Amino acid sequence: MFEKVLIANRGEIALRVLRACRELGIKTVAVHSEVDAEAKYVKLADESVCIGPAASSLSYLNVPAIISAAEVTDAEAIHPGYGFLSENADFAERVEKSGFVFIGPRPETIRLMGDKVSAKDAMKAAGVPCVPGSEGALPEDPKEVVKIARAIGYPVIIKAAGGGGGRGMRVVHTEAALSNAVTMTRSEAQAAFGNPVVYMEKFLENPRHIEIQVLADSYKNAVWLGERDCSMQRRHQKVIEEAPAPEINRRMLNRVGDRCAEACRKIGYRGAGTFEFLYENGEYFFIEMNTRVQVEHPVTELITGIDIVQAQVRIAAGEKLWLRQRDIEPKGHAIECRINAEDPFKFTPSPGKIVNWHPPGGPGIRVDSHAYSGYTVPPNYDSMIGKVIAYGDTRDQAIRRMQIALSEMMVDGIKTNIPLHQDLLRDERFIQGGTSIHYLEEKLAARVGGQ
Ligand code: MV4
Repeated sequence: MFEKVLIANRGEIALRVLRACRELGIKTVAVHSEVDAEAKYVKLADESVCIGPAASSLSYLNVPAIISAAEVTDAEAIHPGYGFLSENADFAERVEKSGFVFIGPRPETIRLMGDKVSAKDAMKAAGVPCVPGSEGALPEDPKEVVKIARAIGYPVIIKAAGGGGGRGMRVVHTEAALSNAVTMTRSEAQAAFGNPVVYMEKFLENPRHIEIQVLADSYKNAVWLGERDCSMQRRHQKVIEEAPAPEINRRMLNRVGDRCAEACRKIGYRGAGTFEFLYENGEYFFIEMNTRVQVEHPVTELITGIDIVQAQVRIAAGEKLWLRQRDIEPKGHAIECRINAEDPFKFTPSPGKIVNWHPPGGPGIRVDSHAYSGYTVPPNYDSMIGKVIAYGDTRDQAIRRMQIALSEMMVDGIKTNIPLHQDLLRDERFIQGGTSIHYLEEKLAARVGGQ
């Protein structure tokens, strides 16, 4: 096992990684920007290094500064968390070329999945069901593009190979709108990602977002840890996630899960990863793979009893996978509410000093947060300040526990989205389960008087 790991991230995930390392008996190095110098996880770490000013581009994305910090502290491995450099293949390569272990997949795998066309090709070849669409990239010839769209059937969606997570896509309803949409998406993709390659898919009108968590070691052993439903989102930001997904076809899901694990063996996947699917009319369609630990990993941890972050570290250290598929028996239900420092109605960021922080507790409640009374939420980063996760034997019990947790929770000094969560945890359609990716935005649009 490693003696010392550098955590190349901030906020709740830095604290989460620190705790995983502690339990494995590993010393930690926190790297931080100037505004994060007082953060709790920085003080809790065995060592800390300031790597630059507040702006992420000068600190959490500053590759030479992070590598230097690993060198001066004699760390052996680097955990990238999520966001920032976590899915940057060049970073992973620089880490390994500098003699450190990157806690994540091989750089080639990150590159393969970063290009959504090659990711889909690889997964299709590995037997994972994909959204019907173009065979790889769209050709230049507009006549050929028209033929492809006719074969798929309208509506179609044009997506950038360099995009993902909702960036660089355009829905097309008619042949008249097609060629302009392709041209526009191409030029936006070139500007945003330096890559003009686009592809086409059948546009699914009202799907759910269901994702499958996998763990794979360096020796072609792989398991899947059940699914998560992440359909409750606004502008591609997830708000509530849960596991297992309510009201789904489980027999089909088990087949898809096994295909995901098999795909990991085929491509030599290493570490934790997530296969993202759209689910509509009982069918699963792969769209993208995430090669990092995700914000919502705790719901999977609670239903499986597996510590995903510790697993990432153990796998990176070269351990053979200690789990077999038959050992994984999801039990109970878990729901996560992301707590953001933002206006619960207008969604504008609300950074500032937290005067009072009273997290909830009790049976089945987990709070992952770096916040505390007196902590100042800086304006420079994303607004998520923590997560409340509720576990219960049943979905009803998890909902009830979350309702109670939210009613206990007090955050004074800044605005948070807790009132939005309270509203959602009482929403009839949410309680029923199985809402689509459009539900929250439709619900918000139906609110009256700015409410
Ligand atoms: C789609 C789709 C419908 N049909 N692809 C958005 C994020 C990116 N990961 C893929 N996305 C979508 N791809 C086809 N063929 C609808 C979305 C989509 C979406 C997907 C997951 C979660 C939230 C979403 C919100 C809007 C659109």
